[in-house]
Amino acid sequence: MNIIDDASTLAQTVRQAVAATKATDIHTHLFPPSHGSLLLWGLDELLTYHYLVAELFGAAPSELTHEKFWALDKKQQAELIWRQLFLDHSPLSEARQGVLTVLTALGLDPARRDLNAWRAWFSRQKVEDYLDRVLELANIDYLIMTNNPLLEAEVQHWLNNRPCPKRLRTALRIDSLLLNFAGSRAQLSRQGFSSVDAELTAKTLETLRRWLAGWIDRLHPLYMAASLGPDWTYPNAGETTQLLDHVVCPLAAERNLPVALMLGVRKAVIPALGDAGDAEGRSDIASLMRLCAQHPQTKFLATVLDRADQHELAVAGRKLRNLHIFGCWWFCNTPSIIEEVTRMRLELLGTNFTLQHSDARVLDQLIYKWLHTRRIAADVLAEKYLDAHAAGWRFSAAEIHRDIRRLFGGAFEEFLAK
Ligand code: FIX
Ligand code: ZN
Repeated sequence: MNIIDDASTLAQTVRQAVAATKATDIHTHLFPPSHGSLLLWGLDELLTYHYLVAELFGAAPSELTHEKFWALDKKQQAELIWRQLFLDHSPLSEARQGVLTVLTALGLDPARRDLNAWRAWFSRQKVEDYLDRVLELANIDYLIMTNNPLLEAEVQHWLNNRPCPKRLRTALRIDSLLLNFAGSRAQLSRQGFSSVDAELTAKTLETLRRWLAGWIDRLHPLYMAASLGPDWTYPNAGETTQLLDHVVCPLAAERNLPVALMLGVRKAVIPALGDAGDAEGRSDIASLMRLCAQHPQTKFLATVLDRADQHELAVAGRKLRNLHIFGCWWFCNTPSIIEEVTRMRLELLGTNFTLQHSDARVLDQLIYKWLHTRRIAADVLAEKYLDAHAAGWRFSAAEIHRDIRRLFGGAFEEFLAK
């Protein structure tokens, strides 16, 4: 075992390991190329990402109403965002810098400021090959999608057995069931489950377990997931508690599938903004801990949207062996918060957490979301390894690579296999 004796070699080895280690992207909104327009990619999709749509209305003159923006076609929307957020206001936000990182990584010089030249380049890419190229540039071994079994636009592709590359794995997204059971009954009926009463009777709960088990058998998901709002508490007298207790958690335990809970999203606070209209709030981590304790045979993954909840979540991750903490989600996926949260999690959890997920909605974003994360993680990790070195510990390169892989997906895979 070649032990590293000096601090500068140690820091260099850490940085090389962070750059070289394949990451598993455990939460994205990407789709197989065979699912057609569901898979977003290319310049105009990058520029009309909902993070940038939100920023647009903070920069554009008030004459630009939401209605006027949505009346534009995708190309016109992209050009407006380019003008407002890159030319008239400098690209200093994370989402804007992400576009620049992607262009540079693809060999398209952002300083040229030439949308049409870049569009021409993208038009020459074949999506199946481009997918592989993006995964290589982002240094990802595989990614996990978000697959909603109650969304007709998605369901049709799975029912028609459209091909899916092995590097795209599934996750069953069940927000609609947990939060809008009544509104889910029509789609359940269309899938042949018409005997679902409006009430969550024992018969209905059994039917819902059968329906969900059918989707597990069809999609072979790595986990089931739901995003819940700041108002979520557990337990309570509502349907979400009943569905967690009598459908989701028992089935998850039976199939050894984790339940991923993404806490703190305040949905559609500005409906006119579409996907950009969500905000965030504090979550009740005590409810998460009660759920984990109530279902000790079920494994839970969790991430939170509010920066202020991150410490309490990390402490919860120290207490519960069936809880695994992951990612710097959405409004926490910014360099300053990734740095703060990763440092805190290393200090509280060691390597027992998953450092990041991209949440990419546009394929090309994988490049910047992972490049930016690796840049920040390398600094924080080098600091922590140097602290241990200064305290007298000595590392081998193999141990460092082992640790980094754990943080980039290895700990997640160990948790799945538990
Ligand atoms: O609930 C989620 O999976 C969120 O990540 C999305 O709804 C959100 O729009 C997003 O893509 C954030 O990055
Ligand atoms: Zn997401």
